Amino acid sequence: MFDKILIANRGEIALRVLRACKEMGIKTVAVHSQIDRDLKHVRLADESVCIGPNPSPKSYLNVPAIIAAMEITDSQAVHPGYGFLAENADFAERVQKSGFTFIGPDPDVIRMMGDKVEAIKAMKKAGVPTVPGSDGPLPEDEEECHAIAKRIGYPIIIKAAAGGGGRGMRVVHTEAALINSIQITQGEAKAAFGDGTVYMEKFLQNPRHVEVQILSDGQGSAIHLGDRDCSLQRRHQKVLEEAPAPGIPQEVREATYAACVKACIDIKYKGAGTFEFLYEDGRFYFIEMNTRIQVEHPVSEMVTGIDLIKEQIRVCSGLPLSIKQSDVVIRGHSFECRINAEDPKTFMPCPGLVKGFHAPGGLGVRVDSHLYNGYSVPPNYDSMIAKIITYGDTREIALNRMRNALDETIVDGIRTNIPLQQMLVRDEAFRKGGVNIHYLEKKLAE
Ligand code: MV4
Repeated sequence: MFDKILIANRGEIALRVLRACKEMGIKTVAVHSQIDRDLKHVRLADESVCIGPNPSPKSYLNVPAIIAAMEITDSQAVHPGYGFLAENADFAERVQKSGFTFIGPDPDVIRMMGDKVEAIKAMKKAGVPTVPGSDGPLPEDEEECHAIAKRIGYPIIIKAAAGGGGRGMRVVHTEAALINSIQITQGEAKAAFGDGTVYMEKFLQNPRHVEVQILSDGQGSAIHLGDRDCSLQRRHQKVLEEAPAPGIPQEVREATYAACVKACIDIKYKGAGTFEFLYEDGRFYFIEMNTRIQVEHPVSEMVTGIDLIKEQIRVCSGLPLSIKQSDVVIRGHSFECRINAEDPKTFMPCPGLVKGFHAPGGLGVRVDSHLYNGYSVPPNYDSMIAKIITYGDTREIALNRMRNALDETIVDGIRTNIPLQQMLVRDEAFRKGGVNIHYLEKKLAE
């Protein structure tokens, strides 16, 4: 096991990783930008290193500064959290080449999953259900593109191979619009990612976003930790997540889990990972794989009792998973509300001084947050300041606990999206369960 881990992130996830390290008896190094010197995890870490000025490219994305911090602190491994360098294959490779361990899958696996065409190809080969599509990059020949679209059937969606998470996509409803849409998406992809490769899929009109959490040791063993429903989103930003996804037939989910586990073994996946699916009319369709720990991982931890960060660290140190599939029992229900420092109506970020913070509590309530009284939310980074997570034996109990937890939370001094979350947990359709990816934006438009 590692003796010392460097945490290459900030905010709540840096604190989450620090807590896992402390439980495991691993020393911690916090790296931070200038404005982040008073972050809670920086105070709690064994050592800290300022790696640069506030803008992310000069600090949390500054690869030479992070590698140098690993060298001067004699760290053995780096945990990237989510965002920043978490899915950067070149960073993972630089870490390895410098003689350290990247806590995540091998660079080649990150790179493959970053190329959505390659990712879909590998998953399809492993037996994971995919969306009917071009099964590869679109050819140059216009007639061939027309033929592919005709076979799939309109509407179709053009996606950038280097995109993902909602970046670089375009829906096409008619044959007349096809070629122009392909060319525009190619141009945008080239400009945004330096790679104009695009592919085509059937456009699913009213799916839910359901994802499967896996853990894999890269040595032939992999397990799943069930699924999460992340359909409540605005502009590709998730707002409220839950586990398990409500109303999915057991045999459908079990078949999907089995395919995900097989795929992890096939590609020698190491660490925690997420298979993203669209779920429509009782079927799963793979769209992307995330090779990082995700923001919403706590809901899976709550319904399984498994510490995902500790397992990530274990398998990346070369140890086997501490649990086998038969130990994993999905029990009860969990919700997560993302609390952002933003205007609840305009969604504009609202950084500033937190004059008072009162976290909710009680049975089945978990708060993952780096906030404290007197903390100042900087304008430089993501506006998420806390995650409120609830657990209960049933969906209704967990949801009522969330309603009450939101009602007792106080964040004084800055505006937050708590009013939006309070509205959502009272929404009749959401309370019933199973709303699709368009629900929140439609409701906000009303
Ligand atoms: C789709 C789709 C419908 N059909 N693919 C958006 C984010 C990226 N991960 C993939 N996305 C979508 N891909 C096909 N074939 C609809 C979306 C989509 C979406 C997906 C998940 C969660 C929210 C979404 C919001 C808009 C569109």
